[in-house]
Amino acid sequence: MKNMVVGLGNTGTNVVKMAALSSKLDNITYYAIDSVMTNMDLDSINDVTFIPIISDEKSGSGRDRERGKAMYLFHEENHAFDEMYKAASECKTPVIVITSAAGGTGSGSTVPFCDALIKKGIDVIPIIICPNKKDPAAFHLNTNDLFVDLSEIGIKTYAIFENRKGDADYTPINTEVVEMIELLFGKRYDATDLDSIDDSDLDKLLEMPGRIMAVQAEASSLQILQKEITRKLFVGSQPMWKPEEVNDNTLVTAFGLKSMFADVDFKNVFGEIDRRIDPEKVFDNYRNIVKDDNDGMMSASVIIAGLPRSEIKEINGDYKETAGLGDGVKRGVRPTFMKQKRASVETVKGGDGTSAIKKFKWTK
Ligand SMILES: Nc1nc2c(ncn2[C@@H]2O[C@H](COP(=O)(O)OP(=O)(O)OP(=O)(O)O)[C@@H](O)[C@H]2O)c(=O)[nH]1
Ligand SMILES: [Mg+2]
Repeated sequence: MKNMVVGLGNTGTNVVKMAALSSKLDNITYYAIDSVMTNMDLDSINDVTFIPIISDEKSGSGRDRERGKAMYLFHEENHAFDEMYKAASECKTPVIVITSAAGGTGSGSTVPFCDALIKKGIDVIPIIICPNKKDPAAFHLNTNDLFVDLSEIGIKTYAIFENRKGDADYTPINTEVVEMIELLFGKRYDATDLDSIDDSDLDKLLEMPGRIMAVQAEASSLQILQKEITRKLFVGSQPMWKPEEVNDNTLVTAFGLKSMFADVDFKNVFGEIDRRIDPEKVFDNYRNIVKDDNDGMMSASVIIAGLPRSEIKEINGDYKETAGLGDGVKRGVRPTFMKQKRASVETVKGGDGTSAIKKFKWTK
């Protein structure tokens, strides 16, 4: 059975295209949905099914979530996603969906996409790429609204990345998202006669409500590997958690190490990370230990599930607990000068009065 990854909007499409190039992720069903055509890519057209949701004479959404959602729903009604939904019902779950929180197309489509899957009983985990705290307000309004919407439709497990301020090179962060997908699908765990992490262990991890973090690092020395995996977990592109936010939440963790002396190195590589996680809070800890010379390279990975949501900009009221993605977030109020448009569907009759073409309209 194949796993499935769906990218929505520009960011989601870029990550899916990159994932399709990973040799660890070559037996995966990929879909990419966006409101521009230019994002389709000849190099990945054999591996990725691109579905454009351009609905009228304009491409894109202008960072407008309502428009993104309306375009998605219009195409859904016209059966553009029937095949994708069928593939989702036949794949190995969870389905992973990737979107930016700051745009309109991805953040608008993600909600009806996840809703459709949830209603079909298919597990779905969104990986949400958030704007930087210093990005403009419009980016953050979309983010907050996306969190509220996803929480309302019942999303419990999710992952969050945060773009860096002013960065236009998204390669490093997109690479980390691809690495997360490899980890969550178990594609980085080799068979071992020591401790191992199998599909059912991963299932337990991915069923934990809350935020999930996953990082991996490679190095040729133990010291560098220890520093790199610790750095990626605590100061990398996935937001850090504060111990006080974890409160009484239960965590589930998974640590993987592949190196020549993996059994004896294990304690050292993850020592720093271990020290910062209260063992009382950990319900279970899976380990994958592979003794392999690995051409002199050592690789380490960490997955932590059940974490509190990361901080968001403009929190109204006291935020103390981690229960839901939308907890403590109010819907963003948009300035009145941004007149809201709405989608309507018009039916155009053909000359003989029989054929009816449904037309998407975006009007004030
Ligand atoms: N990490 C990452 N961030 C991206 C990428 N492309 C764009 N972004 C950031 O995400 C923000 C908006 O997300 P997009 O994915 O471009 O938006 P969209 O979903 O296509 O929605 P539109 O507003 O309709 O274009 C941008 O302002 C960028 O800061 C990417 O490939 N990777
Ligand atoms: Mg776009």
